[in-house]
Amino acid sequence: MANSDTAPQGSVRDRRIVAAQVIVTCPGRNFVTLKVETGAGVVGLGDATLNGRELAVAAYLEHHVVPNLIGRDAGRIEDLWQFLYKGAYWRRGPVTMTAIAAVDVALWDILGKMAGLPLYQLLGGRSRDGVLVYGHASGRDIEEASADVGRFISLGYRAVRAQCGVPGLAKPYGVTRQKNAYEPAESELPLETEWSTPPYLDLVPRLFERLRSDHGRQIELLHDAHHRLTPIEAARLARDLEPYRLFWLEDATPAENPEGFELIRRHSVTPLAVGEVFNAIWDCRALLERQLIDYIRTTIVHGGGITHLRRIADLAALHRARTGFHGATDLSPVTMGAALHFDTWVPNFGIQEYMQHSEQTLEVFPHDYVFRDGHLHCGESPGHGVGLDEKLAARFPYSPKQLPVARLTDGTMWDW
Ligand code: KDG
Ligand code: MG
Repeated sequence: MANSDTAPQGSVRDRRIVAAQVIVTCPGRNFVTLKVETGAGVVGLGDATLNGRELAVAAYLEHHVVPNLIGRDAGRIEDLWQFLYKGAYWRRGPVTMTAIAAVDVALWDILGKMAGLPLYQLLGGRSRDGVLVYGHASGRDIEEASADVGRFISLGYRAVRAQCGVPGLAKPYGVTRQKNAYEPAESELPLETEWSTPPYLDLVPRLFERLRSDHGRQIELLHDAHHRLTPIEAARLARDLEPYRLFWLEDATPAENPEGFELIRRHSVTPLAVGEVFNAIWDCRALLERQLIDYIRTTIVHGGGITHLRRIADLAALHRARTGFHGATDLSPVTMGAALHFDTWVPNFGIQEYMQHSEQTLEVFPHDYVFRDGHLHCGESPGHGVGLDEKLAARFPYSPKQLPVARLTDGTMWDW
């Protein structure tokens, strides 16, 4: 039944899925990619990378999803989404939703290639010329962080996230000692890092005071608190940052408890962004419906793909919240390509995170998106425009890496 509307086997319009393969590669960091192929030989790619838990998604796909795909009509994107979501009985969760996203994006890629159209066109066409992105600046102290923000401005960025070393803390979130972007998953077992809130709360307003004084009021500035604060601490930080007009304060407090955000809202008008660890519309619902956030960060790879993200974006639009997709380097260029098409179309677009992939990663994933004047531009090739050089990928075998953990200075486990 599911295949009744496909063309004869082997014909150029044969949409039956004849093969699906999970490819794990580590060109500098681990990525999981799903490759789906139709009877007509059309290939679609989906990203299935879940940082530090890559093989859980790879196994879920290999054992529980791929056998269900073979023989089905690749054109039934919605029905396959519902099949994988409702049919699993065990709904939601990062592993399941990342696996569903990989299938969904691969099928949209196939649809684009069959139609000869770029993905944004299938979604409803262009709503903007380019996608405003923010880069990641950091420094061991305020001086260095400000210089790094200046470097991004000179590269043409119009929005920059700024993170800074905290006195007395060896490895604070978001600060790199190397020239390359910050990569938190750096060891086979989690690195134990130390956290202390008082010096952080003292430092961050001084960082942004300096950034405004050095770089003026035009540049958009963002900051990620990375779930470290209690609601009242987050409220205080959001209030202290008001004079510096942040574009957003991200993950000010863990979002499992939406009431925490009511407390922040009561005290501050600093815009709030949340959602990179969400994976379903149900995670986003209370925060959006209660008008507690301004930007939703849930993105394609961890949020069930394009099919589900459209629903999340529509829900956000009802409450005048905008998208601000997660775009760290642990999401592969396949996600970046798909996200840029989505961003180009979605009416309530806000901003896109752009933490540049390494040269090695970009060689393994040839892509047609380009950075120009502070914006990323998706290409015009059919589908999402990102490929995979399988021969090159095979030269970089999986290398186990986990994200760090954080403890307070007395040893108490804290949110990382
Ligand atoms: O895998 C974890 C990273 O994606 C995360 O730490 C990055 O918070 C992040 C961000 O805003 O990019
Ligand atoms: Mg973040």
